[in-house]
Amino acid sequence: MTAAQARRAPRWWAALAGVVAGGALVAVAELLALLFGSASAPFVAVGGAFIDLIPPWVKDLAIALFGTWDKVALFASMGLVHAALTALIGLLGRRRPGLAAALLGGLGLVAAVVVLTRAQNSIPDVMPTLVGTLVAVPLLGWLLRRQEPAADGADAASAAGAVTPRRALLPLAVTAAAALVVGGGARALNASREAARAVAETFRIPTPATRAAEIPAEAAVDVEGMPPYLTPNDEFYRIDTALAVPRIDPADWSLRIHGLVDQELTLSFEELLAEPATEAHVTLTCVSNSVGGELAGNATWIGVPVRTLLERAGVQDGADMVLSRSHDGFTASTPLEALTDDRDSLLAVAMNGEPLPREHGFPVRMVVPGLYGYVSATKWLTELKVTRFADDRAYWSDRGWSERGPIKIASRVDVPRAFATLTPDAEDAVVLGGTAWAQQRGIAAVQVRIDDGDWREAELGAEVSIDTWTQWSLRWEDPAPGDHTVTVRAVDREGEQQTEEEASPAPDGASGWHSLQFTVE
Ligand SMILES: Nc1nc2c(c(=O)[nH]1)N[C@H]1C(S)=C(S)[C@@H](COP(=O)(O)O)O[C@H]1N2
Ligand SMILES: [Mo]
Repeated sequence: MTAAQARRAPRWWAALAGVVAGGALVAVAELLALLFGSASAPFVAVGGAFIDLIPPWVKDLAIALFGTWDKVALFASMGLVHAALTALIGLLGRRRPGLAAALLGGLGLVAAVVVLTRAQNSIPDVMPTLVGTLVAVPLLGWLLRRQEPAADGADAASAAGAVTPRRALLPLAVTAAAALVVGGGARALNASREAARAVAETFRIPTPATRAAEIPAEAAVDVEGMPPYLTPNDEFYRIDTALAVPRIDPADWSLRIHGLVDQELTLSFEELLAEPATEAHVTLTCVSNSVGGELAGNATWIGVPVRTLLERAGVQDGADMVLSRSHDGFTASTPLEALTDDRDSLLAVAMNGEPLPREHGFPVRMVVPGLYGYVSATKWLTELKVTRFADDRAYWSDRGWSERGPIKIASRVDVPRAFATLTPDAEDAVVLGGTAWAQQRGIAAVQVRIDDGDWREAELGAEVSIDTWTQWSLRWEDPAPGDHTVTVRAVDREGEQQTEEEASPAPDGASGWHSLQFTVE
C-alpha cells in the first residue's frame, strides 16, 4: 500500500462526509429561511421549479399515486436525489478534494439561481442558500481530512484505511446530529410561526348582502360512511403548485384589475370588504380528479361577485377572457362570460364561516361555479387582466392542458368502499350511497347497476343548488351473498347522460362510469 492510498478515506466514509456536508447546506439554509421566508429555502424553490417544468402526465401520475400526499412524495424524492448526489461528490473527494469542493459549491450556486427565478423571491432571498454553501464546502474538506493519518505515521488504524472513532467518527456524528437538529428545528419553527400567524390573520367576515339558501338536512342521505355534505375546511382537498404556502398580510394585499378595461382599478383588502358580498354554496372540482376520485369538495363561500368589479372597470369590446394571477405567479384563464353572467363567481374571502385558510388562498381567491379549478379558482389572487384567449395563455395551458375547462358530469360510489364487505340489516337489505355533480347544470337523476342487472334509479338527497353536488342512495333488498360489482352514472338537468367513454384527466378532465367491487356477507 502506498502512502497516498493509505491517506485516502475509505469509500463509505467519503460518501457519508458528502451526505453530511450536503445536509448541512440544506439545514443552514432552512435556518436562515426563518428570516427570509419559506420560499427562499432551496428545497422549496427547486421543488417549485420542478413542478413548473414537468409535463402534465407526470403531474397526473403523481396525483394518481400519491393523491394530496404528492408534495411529501416530492420532498422525499428530492431528499434521496440530494443524498445520492452529495454521496457521489464525497466519493470524488477521496482523490480530488478540490473538484469535490467545486462541485458542492456549484450545486449550491445552481440552487441559488433557482431560488432567484421563483416569482415570490428577490435578490436577498439567495442568502440562505449561499450561506449554506459557504458552510458546507469547507465542512466537506474538513470531514475528508479527518481521515488522514497522524503526521508521525504511527496511527496504525488509519494507515490500514480504517476510521479511528475519536478523531473521525465523532466529528462526523456531531455534524450530522447538528444538521438534523438545526434543520429540523428550523422547519418546525417555520411551521409553528406560520400557524401562529394564521390565527392572527382572522378578520371580520363581511355580512353577505345576498344570502345562500339554508342547506336542508335532507341534502345528506342517511347512509353510514358517506362524506359530509359540506366538506370541513381541514378535510377539503388541496391542489396547487405552491410548495411553501404563500404568506400574505391583508394590509399589504391589493388587487389590480387592468387590460382591456376603460379604467384600471386597484383595490385594497379593506376596499374589497366594503363591497356588497354574496354567499354561495359551490362544489369545487380538480381537473386531475380520476373517475371515482376525491379531488372535489363542497363549501359555503362568501365573497364579492367578480361581475361587480368588472362592471366598475368597464370591460372593452373584443375581450373574451380574464387572466387571474396569484402572488406566486400561477395564472388561470377564465372565459369572460363565466364572470359576467348571473352565476356566483366570487372573489371569496370566507370558507365555511371562517376566513379562507392559508392553504386555500388567504386572503382572497376566486371561486367560479362550473369550471375546473385550474382555469378559475386562483388562490392568493393579486391580479385580474381582462384580455383575449388569442393574446394570453395560463399556467396549465402552457403545459398541455385545455385552455378552457368546463366541469364534466361525474358520479361516484362512496359506500361501500372498493372491496369492502356489507352486512345486510334486520330487513335483509344493504344500502349504497354516493355523490354526483354537474355544476351549473344540476343533477336530475342517478342510476345504479349491480353486476349485470338493470339500471335502478337511486334516491337523491335534496338538491341545494345547480352548483353543488347531490348525494344519492340505493337500498338493495335481498342481496345475494358473495362478490358483486356496482356501477353508477348520472344525468344532468339538461338531459345529458354521463358518458361511458373513458378519458384520463389530461387534457380536460376524466370521464367514464365509476365501478367497484364489494362483498355481501
Ligand atoms: N395560486 C394558485 N391557485 C390555484 C392553483 C395553484 O396551483 N396556484 N391550483 C388550482 C387548482 S388546479 C385547483 S383544483 C384549485 C384547488 O383549490 P383548493 O386547493 O382550495 O381545493 O385551486 C386552483 N387555484
Ligand atoms: Mo386542479
